[in-house]
Amino acid sequence: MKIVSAEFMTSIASPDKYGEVSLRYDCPEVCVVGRSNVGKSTFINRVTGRKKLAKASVTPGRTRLVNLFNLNRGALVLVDLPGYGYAAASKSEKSGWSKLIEGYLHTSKKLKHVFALVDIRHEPSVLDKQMLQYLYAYGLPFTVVATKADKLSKAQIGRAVQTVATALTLGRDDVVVFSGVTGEGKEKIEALFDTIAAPSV
Ligand SMILES: Nc1nc2c(ncn2[C@@H]2O[C@H](COP(=O)(O)OP(=O)(O)OP(=O)(O)O)[C@@H](O)[C@H]2O)c(=O)[nH]1
Ligand SMILES: [Mg+2]
Repeated sequence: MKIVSAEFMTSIASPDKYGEVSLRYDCPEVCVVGRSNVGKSTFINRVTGRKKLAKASVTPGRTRLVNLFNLNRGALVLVDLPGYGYAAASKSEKSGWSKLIEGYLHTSKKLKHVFALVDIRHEPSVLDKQMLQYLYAYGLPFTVVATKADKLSKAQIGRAVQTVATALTLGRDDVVVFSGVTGEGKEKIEALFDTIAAPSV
């Protein structure tokens, strides 16, 4: 499913607000998780073809709220989450954000798929592994997206995908190579949207 329209819906600052907001729509929801600065907002902008839809920034910790976007006029709701592991954040900020992220993942009844972003240049961190454990534990289907692929050569990408897959005990084919700069991997995400927005009966 190509995204032909994408609109900002609302921002949520605490998990208990989510229930009320989610009553406003009936469609499935997908979300984007990952370390702070990994490229979640950029991923959303690229996939929707709207350069400034989600606020991307060189400063880590830019997204501090749960932001909801309406895709293709009610076909899908896409959720941008704050990143985890932002080193410069205070302890109370960190615990507030993780409560917000986990609270959302755990409360959402419409969440059908999680895009778990990792930086293709680095071995997944302990926090990345914990996030995947969490998704397994809650039975949330997910896809690992290795982003910033434009920063590596073809040969380096091959090795990097193997490193990511091994660290996360996945197969190479389970990792989608993505770039917010070139748009590589966008079609694979669109194909996943098809299966999520219109599940076969
Ligand atoms: N070269 C390159 N840069 C990227 C890519 N994706 C993101 N970036 C850059 O990485 C930085 C962080 O991107 P964001 O999209 O704001 O990251 P985020 O995960 O939303 O960050 P938080 O909201 O702070 O958690 C920005 O400077 C982006 O331009 C990519 O695919 N390629
Ligand atoms: Mg962001």
